[in-house]
Amino acid sequence: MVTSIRLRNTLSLFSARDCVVCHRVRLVLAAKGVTYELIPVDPGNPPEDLVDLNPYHSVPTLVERDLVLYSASVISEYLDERYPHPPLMPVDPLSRARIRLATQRMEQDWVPQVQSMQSGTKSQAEASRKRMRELLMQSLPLFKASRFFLNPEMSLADCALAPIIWRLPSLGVELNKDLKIIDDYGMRIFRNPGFMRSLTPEEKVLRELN
Ligand SMILES: N[C@@H](CCC(=O)N[C@@H](CS)C(=O)NCC(=O)O)C(=O)O
Repeated sequence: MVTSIRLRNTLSLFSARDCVVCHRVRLVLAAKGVTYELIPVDPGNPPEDLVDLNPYHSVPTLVERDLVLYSASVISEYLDERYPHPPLMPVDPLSRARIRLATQRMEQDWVPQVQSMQSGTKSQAEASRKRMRELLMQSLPLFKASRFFLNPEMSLADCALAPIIWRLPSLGVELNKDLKIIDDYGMRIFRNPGFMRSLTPEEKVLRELN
C-alpha cells in the first residue's frame, strides 16, 4: 500500500545511480520519450517509501499512481504496452519468444557477472571477467545475424544488453579485435540520443565515446 510517498509525477522510478538492471528500465523510458521522476536509491539502504511499496525493496521499482511494479522484465513489458510507440517488441510470437528467452538469459547469466565485477571480491571479479569474455565469444554469431540483437529494430533485448556493453571497458573487459562486432553493435545504440538520456551522471563517466 502506498503510504508516506508523495510523488510529483504520475510516473516515478526508484533507481540506483549505477545499476545495470535499473539502466535497462531507464533505457526503455528514454526510447519511448516518456518523462518521469527519477528517485535515486542506495540499494544497500532502501528508503522507507520503497520498503513500503516493494516487498523485495529492490530497484528498479516503478510507481504509476496506485500501480507499483518491480522486476525489470515486468516493468519493461508494461512500459512497452503502455507506451506503444516506438514498439520495442516484434509482432510475431516466435520472434517475441526468442527475445524474451535471450533477455532471461542475460538476467541469469550476464547480469550476475557485471554485479560481481562491480562489487565482488578481487577473485570473484576476475572469475566474472573470464566468464563474461566466454559469454561474449559464444554469442558472437547472434551479433552478426542482424542489426540489433535478434531483431532488425531495437527491442527490449537491446535495452537489457546495451547497459551491460556500456560498462564492460570500465570493468576491465575490453572489446578488442575479436569482439569488435559487439563494440560496433554497442556504438549503434550509444550514439542514439535516447541512450545518452538514459544515463545517470555516475554512468555517463564510465565511458568516453570517440
Ligand atoms: N530481479 C530484480 C533484480 C534487480 C537488482 O538486482 N537490483 C539490485 C540493485 S542493482 C537491488 O535492488 N538490490 C537490493 C535488493 O535486492 O534488496 C529485477 O529484475 O528488478
